[in-house]
Amino acid sequence: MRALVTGFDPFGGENVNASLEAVRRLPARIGALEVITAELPTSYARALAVLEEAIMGARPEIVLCVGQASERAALCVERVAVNLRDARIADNDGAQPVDLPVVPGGPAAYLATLPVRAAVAALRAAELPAEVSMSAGTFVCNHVFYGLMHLEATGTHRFRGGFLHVPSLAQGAGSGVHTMSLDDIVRGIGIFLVVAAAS
Ligand code: PCA
Repeated sequence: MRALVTGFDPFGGENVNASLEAVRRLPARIGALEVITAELPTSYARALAVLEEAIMGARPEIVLCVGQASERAALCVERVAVNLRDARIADNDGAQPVDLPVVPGGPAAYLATLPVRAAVAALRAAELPAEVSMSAGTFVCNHVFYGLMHLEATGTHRFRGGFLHVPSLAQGAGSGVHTMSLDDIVRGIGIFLVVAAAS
């Protein structure tokens, strides 16, 4: 079985993104699961094309996209992607869409098809703070999560998909920002993948 795991480049004026740092440190294999990784730009215009190319290249059974959410104190396993682009800050191309759909005429929402509740239970059993999240926001992470599930629903390659938001790394973090060690984030992604592969 093969998993594609993606992380985002730094955004919002920061110089690191915990998701990309963690994804880069994943091993190429976890048990029987082959792990392929890709970097997505924090760009509404460009991220989905990069994601689709990575999926068509790797043809994975599992796709887990990972993003950073510095206001989150735990690993947040996202349950739902909404058809909305509504940016509080500009993306890495300077785009700041307001009240726009990800896919005009697309369904209002998609649910993750990776095992959300089982992943949270396994992360907590490993003593990592983890939560089921009911919203991936309306910035580029939600855009990518929605685009991922829309691609699965409408494209030719079948897979199970999901999204994980991770806290920031301590390095470079401002005030009011929650942090987690890079080791714990890497460990958490690995646990999520093991649970997904077994389900
Ligand atoms: N987090 C942003 C986009 C890229 C990232 O890592 C988000 O939560 O939308």
